[in-house]
Amino acid sequence: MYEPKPEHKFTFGLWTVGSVGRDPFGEPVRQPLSPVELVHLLAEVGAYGVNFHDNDLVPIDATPAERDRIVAEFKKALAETGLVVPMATTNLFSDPVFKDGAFTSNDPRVRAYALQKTMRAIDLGVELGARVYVFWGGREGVETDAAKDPVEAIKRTREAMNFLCEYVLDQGYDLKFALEAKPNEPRGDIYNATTGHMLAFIETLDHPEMVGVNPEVAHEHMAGLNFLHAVAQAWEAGKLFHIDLNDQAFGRYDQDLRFGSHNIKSAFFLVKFLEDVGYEGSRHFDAHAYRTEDYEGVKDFARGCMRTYLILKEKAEQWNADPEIQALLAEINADDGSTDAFKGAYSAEKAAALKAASFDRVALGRRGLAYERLDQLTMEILLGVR
Ligand code: GCO
Ligand code: MN
Ligand code: MN
Repeated sequence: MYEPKPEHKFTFGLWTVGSVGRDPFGEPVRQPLSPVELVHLLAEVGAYGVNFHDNDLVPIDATPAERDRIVAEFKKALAETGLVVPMATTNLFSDPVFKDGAFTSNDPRVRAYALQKTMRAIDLGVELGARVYVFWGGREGVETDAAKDPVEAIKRTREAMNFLCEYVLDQGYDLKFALEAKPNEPRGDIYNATTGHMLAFIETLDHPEMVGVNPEVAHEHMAGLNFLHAVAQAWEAGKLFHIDLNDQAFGRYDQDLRFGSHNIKSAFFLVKFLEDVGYEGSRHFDAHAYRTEDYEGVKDFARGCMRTYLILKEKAEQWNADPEIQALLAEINADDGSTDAFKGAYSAEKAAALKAASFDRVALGRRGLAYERLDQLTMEILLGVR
């Protein structure tokens, strides 16, 4: 029971289980593991895939010969373990050159370098099998709006995305882009702050069909938003190309907690949604083990993310099959057919008939909707007493 299998598509970034527990106040608490060691750790806990930033794998100052050696060793580890690389991304935030952003930097040389670095990182990701390429613009923002024109920032981001889409087409790569929003941290404010902003931005690109989103639980919660609603909007628009699962208390710093460890109810509705609609992409855990842990604790963390997902998946099946819940849903969604004549597309006749119709507003307003009972039944499933 609750054993992760390849069909569950559970993936982790090298930077997640590889996190050494550095934070703004403290030094690393774990010795770094090599990418090869991390692949073996992920295989041991039962993950399906591993994702990476270019520099998680190849150091930013590696020579071409070093790069080739590292990539060969990594490929060998993948072959030995059967792990795949469904997604790759670029580190456009750690190096001081990106302190004022990459694609939105005010310095055209930094913008050009960011494009060069991303093209090389795309080549690396594709070489290892990635089909989704994530863009998280951690430094694409400001501390003061005196520094940068926000309209210019949008235009620069668009120019970069259009350039990179053309690059991918030009190479004949089978690759889609997934844009990941975050409202702040590490910048005071980051542009395109939420998944909703990203969805609107994508429609302004030259190749919107190549570009979707990578929503992350913590990022929408940091903005005080309902994550499920962001995911649902992306899904409905055909734009849910990837997802970053973790957990986050509202109103806190970026916590990257183990999936489902904090907001169990929202995690439940999220898993239920992904399973009900048949989302087929990676379930990527973008989270960290507590800073208190050694590598045994890191494995506990990774196993916990997957196990909680699978437990919630089972709870969702239970919810869908529960006769009392289904009866309540049927009642909630009942349709007495009295409005059939007004449904569907507009016509002048329908509009006239609807304007002439009479409704018992008071009776409609008095009707109890039984959502309390429905929610309590949901809670009892989650609490394991039903
Ligand atoms: C964060 C982000 C990152 C990105 C990663 C992949 O808050 O730091 O979530 O972990 O997901 O850079 O693009
Ligand atoms: Mn994050
Ligand atoms: Mn993320």
